[in-house]
Amino acid sequence: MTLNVGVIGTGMIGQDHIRRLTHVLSGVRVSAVTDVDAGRAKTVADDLPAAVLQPSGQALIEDPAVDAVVVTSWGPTHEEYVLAAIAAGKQVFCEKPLATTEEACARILDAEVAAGRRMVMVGFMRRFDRQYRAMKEVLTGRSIGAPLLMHAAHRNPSVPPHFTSEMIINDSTVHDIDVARWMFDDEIAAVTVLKPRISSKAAAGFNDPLLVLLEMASGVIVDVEAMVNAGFGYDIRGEVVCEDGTVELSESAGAVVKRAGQYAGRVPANWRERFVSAFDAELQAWVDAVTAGGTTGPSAWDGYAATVACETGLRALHSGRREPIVLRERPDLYKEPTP
Ligand code: NAD
Ligand code: ISE
Repeated sequence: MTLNVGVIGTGMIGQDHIRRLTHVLSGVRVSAVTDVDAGRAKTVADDLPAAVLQPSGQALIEDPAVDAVVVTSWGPTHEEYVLAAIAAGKQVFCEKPLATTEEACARILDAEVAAGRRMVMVGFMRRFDRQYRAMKEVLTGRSIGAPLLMHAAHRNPSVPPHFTSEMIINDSTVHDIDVARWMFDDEIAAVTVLKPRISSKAAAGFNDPLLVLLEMASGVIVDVEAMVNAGFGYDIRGEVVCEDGTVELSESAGAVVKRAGQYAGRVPANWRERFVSAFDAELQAWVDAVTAGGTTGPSAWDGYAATVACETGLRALHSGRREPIVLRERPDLYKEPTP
C-alpha cells in the first residue's frame, strides 16, 4: 500500500521532506503540495509526477487524494493546519514548533483529546538520531548510575540577518528542550537564561551566545550553550554526567584522519547534513505508523511542553531570573512516554 501525503509549505525543509518522501522513503508518495507562494509550490509540483498543486492548505487537507498531511509552513501557521487535519480525520506530521503559543498548542491538545486518538506527530527529529538513541539506551540501562546533569551545545555556523536572541530559544534551543524531556522522561521545572559576552559576529542588539539552564523535575540540570554565529560549522554536543560514569555523543562525521601527529574530521555544514539520517528515520517511522492506522514519535503534548518551555525561556531571557514552568494537567491520551 502507498500512503498519499500532502505537503503544506514548500520552502527549505518542505522541499527537503518532499525529496525524501519521493526518493528515499518507502510506502509513500507526495500526492499534493501547496504554499502561499504559489509560484514556488508550482515549481515543486512540476517536478512531482503524482502531485496536484492545491490552491490552499485547507483545499489540500480536504483533497480525497490526500491520506495524511505534512506541515512545513512557517510556525505561526501550524495551528490552523494541524487543527484542520484533525477535524478532517487525517494524520498530520507537523514540523517544529507544534504552534508558537501555549494557547495555540492547548487548542490542538483539546482537539486531539476530543478526537479520542493520537493524530499528531511533531518533527523533533533528534529523537531518531542514532547517537542520541544510543545515549538514551545507556541511561535506560543504568550501567553508569543515575543521571545528575547534562552539558549540551547547539552551535549554528551562521544565521540570516532577521534572526534574534528570541529565535535562539524558539527556533534552536527548542530541540535541546525536547531532547532533555525525552532523554530523562521528565518535565522541565524551571528555566534560567544567562548572557555570556556577546560574540563580535552577532548583529547589533543580539545576545549570542546564550546559556540556557533547564532544571528537570527530578533535579537533573541541563546546561545548553546555544550559539548561532559559530562560524566553523554546525556542532551539536551532548554529555550526560551520571553517578558512576558519563555518556556523550560521538563526533558525527564518520572518518577521523590521523596524520603527522594530528587528527582531523569533518564538522557538518548545517542541520540538514548533521541530521539527514534522523530526518529519514523520523518520517519513515511516521509513514509506517500511519499506514498501520496510528501515529508515533513526539506527540502534541511534547509539542505543547516544548512551546511552554520556550515561552518561559523568553521570560527568563528578559527578566534575568529563574522562571518556573507551569504545565496544564496531562491528559490520559499522553500518559505513556513517547518514542
Ligand atoms: P521557509 O521559509 O524556507 O519555508 C516556509 C514556507 O512556508 C515558505 O515557502 C512560505 O511561503 C510557506 N508558507 C508560509 N505561510 C504559509 C501558509 N499560511 N500556508 C502555506 N504555506 C505557507 O522555512 P523553513 O526553514 O522551511 O521552515 C519551515 C518550518 O520548519 C518552520 O516551522 C521551522 O521551524 C521548521 N524547521 C525545522 C527544522 C528541523 O531541524 N526540524 C529545520 C528547519 C526548519
Ligand atoms: C532550525 O530551524 C532548526 O530547526 C535546526 O535544527 C536548528 O539547529 C537551527 O538552529 C534552527 O534555526
